[in-house]
Amino acid sequence: QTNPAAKDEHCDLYIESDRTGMTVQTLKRAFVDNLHYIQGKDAMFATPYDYFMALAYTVRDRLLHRRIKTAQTYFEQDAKVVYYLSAEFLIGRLLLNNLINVGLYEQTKQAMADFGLDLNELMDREPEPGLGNGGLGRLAACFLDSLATLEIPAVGYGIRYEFGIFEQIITNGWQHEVPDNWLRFGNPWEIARPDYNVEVKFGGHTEAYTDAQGHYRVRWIPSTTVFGTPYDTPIPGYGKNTVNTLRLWSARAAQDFNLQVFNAGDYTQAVSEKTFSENISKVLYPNDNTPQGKELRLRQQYFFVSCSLQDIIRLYLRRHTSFDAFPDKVAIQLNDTHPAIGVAELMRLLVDEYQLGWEKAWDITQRTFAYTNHTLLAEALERWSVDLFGQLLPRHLEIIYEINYRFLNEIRLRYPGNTARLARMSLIEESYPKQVRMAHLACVGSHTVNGVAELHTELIKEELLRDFYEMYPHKFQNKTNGITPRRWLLMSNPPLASLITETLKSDRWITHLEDLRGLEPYATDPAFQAKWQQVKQANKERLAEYIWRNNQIEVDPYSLFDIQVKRIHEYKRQHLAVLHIITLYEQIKANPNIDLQPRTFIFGGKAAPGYFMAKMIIKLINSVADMVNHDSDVNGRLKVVFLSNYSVSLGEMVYPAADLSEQISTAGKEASGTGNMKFALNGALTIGTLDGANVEIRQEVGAENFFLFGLTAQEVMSLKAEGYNPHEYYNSNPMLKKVIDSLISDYFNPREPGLFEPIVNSLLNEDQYMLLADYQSYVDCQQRVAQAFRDKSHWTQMSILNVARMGKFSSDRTIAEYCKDIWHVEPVPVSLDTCRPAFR
Ligand code: GPQ
Repeated sequence: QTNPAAKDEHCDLYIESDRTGMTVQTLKRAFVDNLHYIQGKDAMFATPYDYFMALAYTVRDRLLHRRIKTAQTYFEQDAKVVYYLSAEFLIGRLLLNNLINVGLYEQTKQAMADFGLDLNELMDREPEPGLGNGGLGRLAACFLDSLATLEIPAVGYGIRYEFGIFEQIITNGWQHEVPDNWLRFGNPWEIARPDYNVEVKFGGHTEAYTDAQGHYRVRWIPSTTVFGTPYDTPIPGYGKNTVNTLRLWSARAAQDFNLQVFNAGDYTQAVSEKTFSENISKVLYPNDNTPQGKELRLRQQYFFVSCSLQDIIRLYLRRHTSFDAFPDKVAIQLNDTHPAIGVAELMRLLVDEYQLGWEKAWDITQRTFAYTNHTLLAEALERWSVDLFGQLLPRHLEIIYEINYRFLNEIRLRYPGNTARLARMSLIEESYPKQVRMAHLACVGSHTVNGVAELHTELIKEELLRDFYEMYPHKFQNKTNGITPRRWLLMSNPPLASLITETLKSDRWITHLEDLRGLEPYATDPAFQAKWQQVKQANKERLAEYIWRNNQIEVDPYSLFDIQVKRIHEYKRQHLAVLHIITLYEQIKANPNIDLQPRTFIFGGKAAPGYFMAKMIIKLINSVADMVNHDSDVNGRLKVVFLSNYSVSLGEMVYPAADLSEQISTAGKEASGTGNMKFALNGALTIGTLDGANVEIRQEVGAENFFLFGLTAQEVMSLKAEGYNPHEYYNSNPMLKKVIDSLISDYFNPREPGLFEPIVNSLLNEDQYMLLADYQSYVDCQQRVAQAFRDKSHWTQMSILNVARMGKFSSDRTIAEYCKDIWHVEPVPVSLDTCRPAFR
């Protein structure tokens, strides 16, 4: 507003100077304006939701001003752009995030207060966009925040699901799923861009023909087409002018009605065809670490990938007349194999639509894509039946066969006569039915393949994709995950953030998380420890109130808050924590006067609706909770709480309140974990196995500040190879036997005999995830935790040192590494003072 150029009415800043001011005064004016002319309400009729919307629009205007400047800058500089393709973006609520990142928080709080409104209450009205399942989707969201904060040109591409992850309600201890109609009241952050609609084809067949130059070509005659409409959400960087875009595609029928059917008089048939194509973006598949081989899921994947690639090419061709520079201007990251069909789609677009030769197109494709693997669970690798694939995407199947033909020839040259290797590496699994292996497609079509923690990357190289590593060692890299310190400390734990800033006499840590090291000298300072404890205590009290309101369970805020929040999965072993709870309970029952550290065990997480065992684990937690919470022998020393509907917003309250973070997956099964980082950054100590990023967290914070237990990944593999027998552990460990027997005897479920038989059978007969092998080590370790918690000062010292040494786990560090080692992109700073013509 002070820019002299803004006085020139032909300069775009002229508009802005009157529109998007950052002072309390201008915010108030804009807020009332939006309340009147967008919501159509005044104070007489406005609801809290109207106030939320009016405020969101006020913030959005300020973001859009920066978004336009950002887009102008990228275009003018013909900057290389990162395109992050992900079927999931778990972005969380945006109001507070946007206020903080764009530097509007204090003024806005004041402006609202001047109107007698409480900003916190307005923030609570925002529905959470649950467009993801868990860690993979949340990682994508942390990456968007870091990309914008590092001033990297980037677009997130995904699906605008009309229904996000289901809402979880617990009745009688069981999970029930309720649809999440998050767009019901509208979404103030997004902007529809029907002018950038793209067409996506499905089904039909292909035809060969000879073009005017006499070249052999193929055309695809689809049986149906749909449109994708992009919806843009602005993504501001923290303390920067950069505002990037999250572009989510919504499916629209190509025609509202099929005219032929309509004219034949079948009106409802005509309408239902429209509904059918629009179903593509209707609902998020609620599976985590287990693909569901459903046709609609493949449609979703191809839909958003085709829309995105067409959009990327459109943008590229605004500045280029050939594809020669494509890999120098475009970096596409595949977030797991969900978008891996992109490899075949880019080939199709280049070869069929833009008439490039195969070799040229393949070179461009390989230099453009990179692939991130997020799981070591073999059963979680995506495979599509060749039949289904060929029916839905006949041209892509041909292209994949051609890629495979050339790839297998390459293998034959390198490893003559090795047919076993050919079969192992082929893009097609010769099973019944035959399957397309999406991880192999992603691997072959990318210049780089990365794992998400050091151990995970080693296991990819040595186990999961060993053959590929042997052939292309240069492709493999590690990029240890990170989390954004803006959402996971600054926003979610304001008292701790303030204490840190005050102590370091600087808030530079918000973008340079390694600065937290400056806390180390205070770790043993009694005055600082007291402040640290006060912050934790206040956060625990806030969570205790929430638990009282939502679960009607009274918990002691001075007890040890022992928390496990994450998707429910057998490999994550929530039921191992239950075995420990039952162990303590048995100890109390055997000796009610036992001196025992009071604990509150808190669980939260959703089970995939079709995952029977995961749902049983939820029921088990709640059954044990019912018994333990009401047993007079326990006398309140143990409480067990299952928080329903775990989400980003709930996480924001839970992490700051934890004393102990449970990261107890079977070693070698959790690719990285990111909840482990959120807990530690908020001062919880970790009890964990040497799995995923736990290994590196322990390395950073020091072994003496981490509670380690359990088999290593190597030990898990050798024990499996030797022939693991869970019965041996059951028979030789009296306490373990007692605990399992309490389940067999229906102690926790007297009115539903036999209920937990499936859990017991799975543990005693197979125990795929080796709970029994790790049981004693875990219980012993928990004993050390209880001991340590009694020494308040030493515990606090460990807590401070954990936070001080978490710098590595900022997603800013992760993204800086992707930029340097994979994408080869540089920051492009954005100025708000550059005047450009306001009108053409
Ligand atoms: N992850 Cl394959 C998911 O959240 N969903 C998935 O479908 C797959 C992986 C997680 C993984 O389990 C965690 O260990 C990682 O920390 C996270 O991805 C991000 O990399």
